[in-house]
Amino acid sequence: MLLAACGGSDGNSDTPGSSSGSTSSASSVTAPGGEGSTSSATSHSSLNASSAFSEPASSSSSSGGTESSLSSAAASSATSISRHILFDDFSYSSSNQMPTNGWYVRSGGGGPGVSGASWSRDYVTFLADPTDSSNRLMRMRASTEGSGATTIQSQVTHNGNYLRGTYAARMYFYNDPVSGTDGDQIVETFYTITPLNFSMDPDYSEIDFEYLANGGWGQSKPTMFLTTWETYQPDPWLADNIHTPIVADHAGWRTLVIQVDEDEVRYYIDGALRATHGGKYYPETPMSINFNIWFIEEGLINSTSQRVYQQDVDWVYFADQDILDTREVEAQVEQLRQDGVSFRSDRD
Ligand SMILES: [Ca+2]
Repeated sequence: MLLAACGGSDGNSDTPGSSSGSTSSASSVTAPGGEGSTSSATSHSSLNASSAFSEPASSSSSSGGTESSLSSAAASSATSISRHILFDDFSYSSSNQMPTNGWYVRSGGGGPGVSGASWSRDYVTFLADPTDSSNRLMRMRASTEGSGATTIQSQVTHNGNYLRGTYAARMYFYNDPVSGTDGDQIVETFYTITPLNFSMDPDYSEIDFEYLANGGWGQSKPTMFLTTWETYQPDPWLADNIHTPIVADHAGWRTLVIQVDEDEVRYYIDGALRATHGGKYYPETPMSINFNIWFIEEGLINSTSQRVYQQDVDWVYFADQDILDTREVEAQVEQLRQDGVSFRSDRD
């Protein structure tokens, strides 16, 4: 596997993933409105879906659970930090500083998203957290005027050989564009991925949180897709994955956790288990950690006026081999902040 090409690979191929292709595939399995499908039927494209659906926990955007659990963790004695971690509080002032810490900020063209679109490093920026002046956030944007040439998306990748363990991020999802007319099918993501070494490579791996704020892939309402991949064929598109669509508004701050345990992958949103995927979908190969924001090509509204969408990321965390719950992850993040750590990687 070409680790060095990993971040780039997202650029020079049609990465599914957060991906170009979930499109046609995912639409073949849709959950009844408001419910996740429990069907295990496998279609021609080998897609199936399973989920135990329940409403996401109420937003922790204000003084909700996230903050209080952080506070209680901080009030107790020092939390021990997992031995091998990646932690980034995204305290940068410019994306130019990110490569020093192992991040690839994507430029150039390629999928997923609108054909002919480009990826801009200028669309990855940093700002003070409006609710905490001691904190900073990473902001990622995507804009379009309805054509490939006018579409700009953004992506960041950390190539660190990540496999078994706990992945987490605190993200702010937006349902509406920050400017322009609403309605485009926008994909806001946190995901892990390997390069596809050849079509239908069984050792391909990918795990996705993909929030479709304006629906898409067969959903008409805001939907979070939780997807674990066995593999895919780029052309003609053929996806082999298992995905759980959670049809619900996820706008606001969300703490996302993926546990890649011995033989299954578990997805948590704000501490609640939302999906468990295993079997052949379990990842075989070390992956990169990524965030991106992009438009579904068939999901653009009919307009040539500019629309701008964004997502914010507070921090990202990975613990190698350790299986942690959301509260434990938050406690470690709080401890790292108390220790003055804005970035740590002992994975390399
Ligand atoms: Ca931060």
